[in-house]
Amino acid sequence: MTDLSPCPGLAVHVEDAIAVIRLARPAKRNALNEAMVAGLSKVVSSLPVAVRAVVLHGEGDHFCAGLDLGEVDGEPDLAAAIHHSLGWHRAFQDIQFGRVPVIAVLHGAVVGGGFELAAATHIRIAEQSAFFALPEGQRGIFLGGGGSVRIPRLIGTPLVQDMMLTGRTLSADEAKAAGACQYRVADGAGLALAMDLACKAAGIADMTRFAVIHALPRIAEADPHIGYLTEALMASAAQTMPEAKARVRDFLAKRAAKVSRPD
Ligand code: 1HE
Repeated sequence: MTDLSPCPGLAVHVEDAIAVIRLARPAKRNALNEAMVAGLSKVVSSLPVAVRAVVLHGEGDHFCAGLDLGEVDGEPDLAAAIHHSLGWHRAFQDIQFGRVPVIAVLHGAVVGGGFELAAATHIRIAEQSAFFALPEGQRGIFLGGGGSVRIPRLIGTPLVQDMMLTGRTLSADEAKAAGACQYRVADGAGLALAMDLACKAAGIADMTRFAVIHALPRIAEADPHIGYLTEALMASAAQTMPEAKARVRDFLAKRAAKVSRPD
């Protein structure tokens, strides 16, 4: 196991094809300071080539309490505040549009910038204890980590407005029903599921993984005419790769697994 921890508050270990990133600041409920945000960017941007999936989780009772509020408690400086937000944008873009998929395990508080971080990942697993909130409304601030772009695309603008205006908190079940996460599991079961899903995602062909991370979300938001064209180009690029040929041949020769029914 290789230790790639970039800064205090982030523990990163790589084992074979999976990198596990742990938010490791439990005394402050994994609140994200600038060093941790920059560290997240650095880690996902410089993963060893053998890494093909990332699991992200939080130490202690909570996934992440969002922005370290101690960092906004200084003299007002508009330019610095804009650049602070842009720094979060860059880091979370690096996660969403990196080389490999990121699977988040969510428990306890998934709030503010913690929800924004989770929204930048590709697969979200909520344990029963997870609760989702956007306390920016109560703190007199606003989403600053790309959440106003990503979170409405997951759960819809009206629910985001409700959460921000009233302080409404979503349970794990409500978050799942709203689309904030794809999986809802019992407390303590998230990490094992994440590792299992990461192993599966790590086995995806390189070009398919690229298409799913980079092309799919852009196609989904594009004008349909551009989307169809981009899809055709992406599909032909993937399909003509030697790896695709080999995988299709394996299926036809009955060497590959069939599609399985849901459990
Ligand atoms: C913090 C933070 C933080 C905890 N920044 N220090 N986020 C929030 O508004 C969420 C604020 N936090 C909470 O509501 C609660 O802490 C929790 C529900 C997350 C957890 O409650 P609990 O009872 O387990 O912990 P606690 O006793 O409230 O906090 C333990 C310590 O962590 C305490 O410090 P201590 O020195 O007194 O021990 C807290 O002050 C500290 N702590 N959360 C700094 N967030 C890019 S824009 C993003 C904008 C946002 O994210 S706004 C939302 C900010």
